[in-house]
Amino acid sequence: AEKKGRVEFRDVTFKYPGAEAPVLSNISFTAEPGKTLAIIGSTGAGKTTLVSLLPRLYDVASGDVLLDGVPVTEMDASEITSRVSAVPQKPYLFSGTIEHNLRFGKPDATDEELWDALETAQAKGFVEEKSSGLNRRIAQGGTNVSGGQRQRLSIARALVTKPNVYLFDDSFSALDVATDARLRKALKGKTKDATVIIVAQRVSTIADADEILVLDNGRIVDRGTHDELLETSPTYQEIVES
Ligand code: TTP
Ligand code: MG
Repeated sequence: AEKKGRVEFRDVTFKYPGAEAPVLSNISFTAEPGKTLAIIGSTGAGKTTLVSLLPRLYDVASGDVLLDGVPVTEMDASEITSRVSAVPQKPYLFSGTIEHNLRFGKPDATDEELWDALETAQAKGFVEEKSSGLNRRIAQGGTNVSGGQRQRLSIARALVTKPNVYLFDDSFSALDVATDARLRKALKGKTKDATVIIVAQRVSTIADADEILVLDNGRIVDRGTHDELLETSPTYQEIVES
């Protein structure tokens, strides 16, 4: 069977409610199952806004956002949630055990699936280090765990649902370079059939992506592989050198 999770943005322009100017203009791209699409660009470029349109945190005013050819505006919220897992830039953990937090998107997940997700997300050691294990309490907002641990638990939570599409919004920035590399390698093995969209700050995080979109001021100014962009994109070169 054909792999699911093809994401297409067709000439998308988006303004926040009440705002004058669009924060995204004429965005078009396709992200395919089995491939990794990366989005890079300076702060305020519109990366978080862009990835928020697929799970319909907002609906677009013009253009289309499609999942396997169907506009997301024609899909049920529950269908989108089961098929798209987003790891937000500021991941949210709620008050409850680690297990509750991980099972959020898939209540019937087995313990083995939880541990498997934790291992991929490089969070297994952190959960094992206390005897309470999966029953360890997380405070409201995850204030009793570090930013990097919050990110990794949030990545594990996304993995548990086994979606068609993963959105990682700056999910690797709180990790040191070695953990970042280990995590992405493990992730690759687990997300082979899915569409992976990664928003990143560091070029090292996305250098092996199949395609990279360079976003500047709400527009895609350049696109290509890391090697192509090094040759052709002054904006990308600036990010590499920063
Ligand atoms: P973002 O989409 O948040 O920009 P970004 O994700 O590229 O930035 P960062 O690297 O810092 O994470 O913002 C784009 C523009 O949209 C910016 O001018 C702020 C504005 N904006 C809103 O008006 N409301 C919102 O809820 C958000 C998220 C952004
Ligand atoms: Mg952002």
